[in-house]
Amino acid sequence: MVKFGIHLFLWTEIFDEAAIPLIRKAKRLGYDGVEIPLRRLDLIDIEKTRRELEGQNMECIGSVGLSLEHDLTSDDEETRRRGIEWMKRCVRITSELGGDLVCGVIYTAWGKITGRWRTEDEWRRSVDALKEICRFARDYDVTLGIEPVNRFETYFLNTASDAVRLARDIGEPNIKVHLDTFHMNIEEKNFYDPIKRAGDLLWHMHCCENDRGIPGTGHVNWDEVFQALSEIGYNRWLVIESFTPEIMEVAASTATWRELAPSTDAIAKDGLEFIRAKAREFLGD
Ligand code: LER
Ligand code: MN
Repeated sequence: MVKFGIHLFLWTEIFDEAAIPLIRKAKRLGYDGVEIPLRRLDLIDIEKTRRELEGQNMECIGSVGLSLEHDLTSDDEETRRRGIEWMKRCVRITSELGGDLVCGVIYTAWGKITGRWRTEDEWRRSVDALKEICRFARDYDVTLGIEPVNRFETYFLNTASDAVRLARDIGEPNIKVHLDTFHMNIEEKNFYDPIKRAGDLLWHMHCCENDRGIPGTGHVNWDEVFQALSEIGYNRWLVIESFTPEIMEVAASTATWRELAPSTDAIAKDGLEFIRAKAREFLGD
């Protein structure tokens, strides 16, 4: 059975105490879990959050977009070390919250653009760092998901093929691939082939419309997405991820300057209805 999740970036930038009620809200809207932004780790109240997740019978996923000070591809060893330690904290916190997946832009700094293509050295640094993080994460039963994002958000990794290549180079059993239909719409030739190519490595899905508005209202080819998911036997998370101009730092990272739907709740509610219907049609869930 697939599970349905909502990325909390829809309503908040950081997951502090004030954000805990969003778990209840997502539950009320019909979700099985929330994707938690791992940004200000010092503000996450682990005990209270875990209690609320358990009380609401909700699960969580840890979401990372590495900053420049934690860039695993940096030529500065201290920066890479900081990044590795940060990722280890993300793994530990996610596990303490009852989650088993940390995913997103975990391989370089989110938003870093160099004006050139990645180098072999950068690739190797990312591989070495993630190897160490994966080995650490195994003790916590946590899996890491590599999310390729579009060329305006990273120069380093834009396609499913490259995410599979990075995962194979890391070569640890708990490194997997995470795809997002918003980015696929920009970088892939279609929606079917990349999902099939990721195959057994596909561990997480962000189901987003081409403009990050309500899923089902744009031109993402959802039948292709779900046909491929059905053929690979996908049975993990389907998470809706969208942003609004009010959540300012994330809006700046994703260039979200206009409202994409009548309300954030409409994205969560109508989007879930649409994704659920597709899952029922193609996956029998
Ligand atoms: C950002 O565009 C995105 O898709 C996030 O999942 C990155 O962490
Ligand atoms: Mn995403």
